[in-house]
Amino acid sequence: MGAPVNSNLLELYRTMRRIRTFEERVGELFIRGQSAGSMLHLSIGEESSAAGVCAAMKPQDTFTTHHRGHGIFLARGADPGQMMAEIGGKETGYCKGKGGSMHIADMALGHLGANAIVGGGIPAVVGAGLSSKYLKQDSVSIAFFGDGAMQQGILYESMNMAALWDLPVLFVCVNNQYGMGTRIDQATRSSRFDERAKAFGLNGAVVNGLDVEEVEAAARWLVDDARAGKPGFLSVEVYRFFGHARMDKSPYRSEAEEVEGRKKDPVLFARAKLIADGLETVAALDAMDREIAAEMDATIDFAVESKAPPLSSMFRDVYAVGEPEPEPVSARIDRVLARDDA
Ligand SMILES: Cc1ncc(C[n+]2csc(CCOP(=O)(O)OP(=O)(O)O)c2C)c(N)n1
Ligand SMILES: [Mg+2]
Repeated sequence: MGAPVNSNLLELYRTMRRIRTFEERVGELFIRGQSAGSMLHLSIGEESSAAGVCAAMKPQDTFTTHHRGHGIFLARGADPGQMMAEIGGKETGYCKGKGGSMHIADMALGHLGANAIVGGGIPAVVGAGLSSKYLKQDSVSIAFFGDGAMQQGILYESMNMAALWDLPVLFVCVNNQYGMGTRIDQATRSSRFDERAKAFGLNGAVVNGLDVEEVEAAARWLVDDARAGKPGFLSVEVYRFFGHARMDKSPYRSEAEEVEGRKKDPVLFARAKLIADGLETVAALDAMDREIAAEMDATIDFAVESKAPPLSSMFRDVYAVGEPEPEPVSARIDRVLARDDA
C-alpha cells in the first residue's frame, strides 16, 4: 500500500467540508418542507470515504452508490445546485426531479445510479467492469454500499464473478456501524469484511475513516490494481453521526455512544492536521469554510426557486429510449371513471 499523499490534504479537506456543508443544507431544505420526500440519508461523519476514494478515480471511471450517496457524487464533481434541485424534486435537477435523493444518476460523471435497495447497485459495476474490459476502455467501476449490504447474497455473487473474470472493479463498504437501528455486531459475528473479499480472490483492505489520507492511499492501491485486472474490496470504518434518515432520532443509541462516536470526525481531523503540519492557517481555513457556506446557501435558493416538472412529462426519461410511452395517467383515470362499474 502506498504512503499517504500529504500534498493533497487541503483538496481532500475542501471536498469533505463541501460535503458536510451540503448535507447540513439538505437538512435545512427538509425542515423548510421543500424536499421531495422525507427519506433523506445524510453522510455526515462519512465524508472521508467519498473524498478519499473519489480522489483515486480517473475521469473515465464509473460508480454506483447506495441510498446515502450525496457525498460520493459531490466528491466526484457533481454540481451541488443541480443536486439540491434533484432532492427538491425540481426540473433543474440531475434527473429533472424524478430521481430525488435516492435515485440520482448522471452518465457524464460516470454515475450509473444511486439505489434504494440495499446491495442493489453492486451487480451493476460487475456489468460495467465487464463492458470496460471487453471494449478496452481502461476504466474502473466502483460500487459504494453500506455495512448492511455485507449480509446480502448479491455482494458475494458479484465479488465471485469479478474475481473469476479479472474485472476492473472495486467494492467499497462504508461501514458506519449501523444498518438503520441494528448495530453491526447484532448483524454478523465477523466484521473483518476484507477477509471475506480475500476468500473470493480479491485484494482486500480495511481503513480507519478518521484519516482521509489513509483512505485515499488504500483506494489508490486498490483502484490501480483493479485497472490492471485485479478487483478489490475496501471497508472504510466511520461513524454515522445522526439517525438513519431525517425522522430517526436514534433511540437505540446512548447519548454517551454518540458523543464518543462523533469524536471520530474526519473533517476536523484533517483540519487539525493541516494546521499542526503548518500547511494552512486557521484564518485561511475559516475563509475557505465561509466560501463553501455561501456556495451551499445558494443551492437552497436555486432549488426553491426552480420549477417542478410539468405533469405532462411524468413518463418522459423514465423508460428506455424506444419504449412506447405508456398511457398518460389522466387518460387512464378518465377511462376508468367512464366505466359503468367504476
Ligand atoms: C433489500 C433491502 N432490505 C431492506 C431495506 C430497508 N433498508 C433501507 S436502508 C437500510 C439499512 C442499510 O444499512 P447500510 O447498508 O449499513 O447503509 P447505511 O444506511 O448505514 O448507510 C435498510 C435495512 C432495503 N432498502 N432494501
Ligand atoms: Mg451502515
